[in-house]
Amino acid sequence: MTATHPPKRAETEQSDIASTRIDSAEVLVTSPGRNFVTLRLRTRDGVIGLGDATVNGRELAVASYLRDYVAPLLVGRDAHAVEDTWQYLYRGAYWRRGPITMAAIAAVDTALWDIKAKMAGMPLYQLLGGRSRRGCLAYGHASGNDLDELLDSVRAHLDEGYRAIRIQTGVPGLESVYGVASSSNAHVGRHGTTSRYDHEPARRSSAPVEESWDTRAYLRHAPKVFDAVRAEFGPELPLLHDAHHRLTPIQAARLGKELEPYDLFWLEDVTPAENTSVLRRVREHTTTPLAIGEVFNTIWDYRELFEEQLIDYVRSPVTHAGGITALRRILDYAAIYQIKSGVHGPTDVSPVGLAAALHLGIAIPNFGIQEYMKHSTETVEVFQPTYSFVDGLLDPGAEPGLGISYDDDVAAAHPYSRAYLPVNRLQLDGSMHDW
Ligand code: GCO
Ligand code: MG
Repeated sequence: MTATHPPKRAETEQSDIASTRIDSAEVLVTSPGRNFVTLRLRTRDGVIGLGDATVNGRELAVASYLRDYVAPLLVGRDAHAVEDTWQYLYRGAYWRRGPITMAAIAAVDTALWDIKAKMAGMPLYQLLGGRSRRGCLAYGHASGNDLDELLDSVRAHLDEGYRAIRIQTGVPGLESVYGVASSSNAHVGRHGTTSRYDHEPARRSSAPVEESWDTRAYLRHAPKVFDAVRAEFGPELPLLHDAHHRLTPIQAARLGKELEPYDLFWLEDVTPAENTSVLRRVREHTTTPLAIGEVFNTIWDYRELFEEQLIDYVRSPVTHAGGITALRRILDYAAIYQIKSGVHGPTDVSPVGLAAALHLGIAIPNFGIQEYMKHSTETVEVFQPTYSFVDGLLDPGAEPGLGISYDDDVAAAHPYSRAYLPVNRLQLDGSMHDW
């Protein structure tokens, strides 16, 4: 009997494959104000796909993972085999999950979707089911060291067209708080203050900046801040807040309860990401909507949160959750429980990652809101995004693929330079604390 040899890969349309094979896989590292890692795939026919693999503060680890282990596997593969390539990289590595692995897989997956959409001659969202809404509601970041600065910052955002605003403030007694723009970073606009807290350049120093923290002072202050913001801007404006993993379950429950009169759109990351079952305790005590997931990597991280309906919004970005394929799967799963998207969109998610989120967001049935912090001029010059922000809504644009093109010359003028996120210590005694 003649032995049969099954095909090595799930390639069915053999005749088309030659031209759609991946010819090169390049890992691009640039620092136009902050560091970005981008994967660029090119097919034999010269179609280019881009994917974001930026892990803030640990960028070169993903660059190495991609360059040393993944890129050699991609050359020669069929660029159309998006799902098979995802499974090949995920299952094939044996080692599962984790931010570096999943950012690397995300970059490959995003680049393959970009290629497929360019080959189809369509903006990517058309391949994801087409347009479901006029635009993606965005939220901006208002912040201030004190109340006056904060209220000015909210006004500046309203002037820019934002229809939903995240509120972060300094806490009396603490020198600086992550998420609040320091005065030196403030750009003076019509209303006096800044619109971003992690103003570029990213913090470059030989070691992370050390911030200090006092939970009791924060918990006393936060309700007063929302009281003042509602008094000034009325009940309509959607307001969001990020507790940045700093609370215990019972502290989080108290905060959620005390913020109920101010009708938040969401309260984000109240507790650390690892032990999601503690959100049961929070949920028992408050109806303030909860969002979590910017540091999650896979669908498995969400399982109990979805099935027990412990959250209302999914914070994973395309970049850190394994790409468009994986985030789509997470959001379909979330939809069963009426849980919506609230995709992470800080400036350390590159324009490639943001564009991917917008194509997904415009198409899915359970879009909630999209975080938006404008990238710096230098970043925009490197990535040349074609998405737009008009009247508070983001739109992915009509270019085939993701609508991003990478300018090598501009990128080369901004070489990588190590930068760290800050760390957080208790003001009381200097213990390391979650942040
Ligand atoms: C947010 C986030 C960011 C992250 C940062 C880490 O809600 O936008 O919490 O500020 O801390 O993106 O890289
Ligand atoms: Mg956050």
